[in-house]
Amino acid sequence: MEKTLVILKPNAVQRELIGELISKFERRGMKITAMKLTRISPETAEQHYEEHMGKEFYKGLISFITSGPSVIMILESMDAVEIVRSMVGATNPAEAASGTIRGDYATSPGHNMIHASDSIESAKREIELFFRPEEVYEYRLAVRPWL
Ligand code: IDP
Ligand code: MG
Repeated sequence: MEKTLVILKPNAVQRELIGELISKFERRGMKITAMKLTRISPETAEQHYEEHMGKEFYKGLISFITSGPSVIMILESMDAVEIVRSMVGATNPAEAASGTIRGDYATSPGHNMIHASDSIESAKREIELFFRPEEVYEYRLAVRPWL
């Protein structure tokens, strides 16, 4: 089964929306195999966003993502990467469709609420960056045959 990494960014925690957002993934039928509340360190943030180093929004991005606790989780389902990206919506909330998380909860690209891995390769890299193997749980959901 495919896995993807999601970060509910510090503004999702501050706006008290993490429960609502986690519910959307549960309702969709995604299994949470790891989850934690943590303040991302500058070193980890720089590794996570290394592809954006040098861009004009990079400094602000690192300072925002490290500004307070985030919720980080691994979600698992068939086609998890594609499904979660479609639930998250476009990077710029102004272009995100209503019904997507960014389209429903955000207005600015810098505070777009949520991160989701953009490919299976990114998901693997990001999962290894944020979780040790013993923090990831393999278990069966009783509803699995109905999804
Ligand atoms: P993604 O999160 O949709 O994959 P990326 O292009 O990978 O988008 O950018 C990473 C993050 O950097 C975005 O989620 C957003 O918070 C921030 N970002 C991207 N482009 C801009 C911008 O033009 N202005 C401000 N922040 C941006
Ligand atoms: Mg990205």
